[in-house]
Amino acid sequence: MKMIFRWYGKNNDSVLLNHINQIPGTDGVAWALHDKQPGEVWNQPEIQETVEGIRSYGLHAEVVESVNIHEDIKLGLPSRVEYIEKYVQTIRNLASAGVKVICYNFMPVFDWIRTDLHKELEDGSTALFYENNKIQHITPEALIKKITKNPEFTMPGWEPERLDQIQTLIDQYKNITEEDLWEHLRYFLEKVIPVCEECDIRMAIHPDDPPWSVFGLPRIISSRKDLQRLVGLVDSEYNGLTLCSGALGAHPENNIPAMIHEFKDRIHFAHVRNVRRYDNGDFIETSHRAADGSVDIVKVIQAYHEIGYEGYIRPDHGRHLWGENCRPGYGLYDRALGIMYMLGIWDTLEKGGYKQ
Ligand code: CS2
Ligand code: MN
Repeated sequence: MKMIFRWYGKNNDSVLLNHINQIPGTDGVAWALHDKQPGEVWNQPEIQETVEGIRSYGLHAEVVESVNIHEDIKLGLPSRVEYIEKYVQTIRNLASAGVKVICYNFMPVFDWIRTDLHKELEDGSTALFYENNKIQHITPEALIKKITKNPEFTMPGWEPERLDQIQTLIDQYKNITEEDLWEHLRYFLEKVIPVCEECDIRMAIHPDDPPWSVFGLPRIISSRKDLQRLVGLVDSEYNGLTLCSGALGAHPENNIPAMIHEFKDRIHFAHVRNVRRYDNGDFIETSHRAADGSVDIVKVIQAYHEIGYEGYIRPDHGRHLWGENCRPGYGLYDRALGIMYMLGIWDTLEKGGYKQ
């Protein structure tokens, strides 16, 4: 496996490249041009500038997370043709800078959602928390108000400049069924995967987080059955997955080690993190350690070892530790600890396991 770390760029991250290259066994970053809006072409000079900046620290820039998909593509509007052309141009530009994997998602309107970004755990650290009951009862309008009052409550898709469009976007999905969304995803992949084959760049879809519908919006990448359907949409290894143990792990029926075995040829990017699930549907993000959450991370890493995983892997969200001031979920310390945990398991397995 090739260990990497997510980095939000020099203007958007409290974590520095020089911090990342001090984490043992970590050779690259998952990066993006975070100032780009979905639908905008990423041009070669700006890509090159960022890639060179990353490389100057001895790190590689082979994974992009994410090139976000314009809402018109997900909605299947006629303008999708133009937006797909732009996406294809971005793929070509990234390929010429040596990028190998593009992570993306197909969640309508917004990405992951939580009710508390700094919920205190017993030890005083804080973490991202999802309270099922609150989400069931809050309207997007009320959430927008909450975010407007507390601008530090930042979640992807709910950025201040986008808040006034959210309700309209949600309304646009009123008549879009899950089947429609599947068709729109197929249409997109049929256009994009042949280009990926030509440029040798792998697409890796990120599952829905949480893996169920929120605010009545369709979500289609949530379960084993969904992953089976996804890989069948376009039968090419370039049509692959970002297997996120945290996003999928919020649902008790998702067996992550079994998925790793089943989809081993299509996993191009592994996200590893733990969540503690509660019976009422709530969940909180915990340390990576198996004993701290509901997902057995030892078994997850063991499954990757069993399939001889050679793809990219990164720790996913972490807790906020030791007074760290960082992007919610993306501090340095807990994710670095996660890497050491994963590498500890991996190295032990490499040496033939722990002999009693
Ligand atoms: C998230 C996502 O779980 C995660 O990795 O932080 O925002 C993820 O980057 C996107 O869904 C990928 O498109
Ligand atoms: Mn993830």
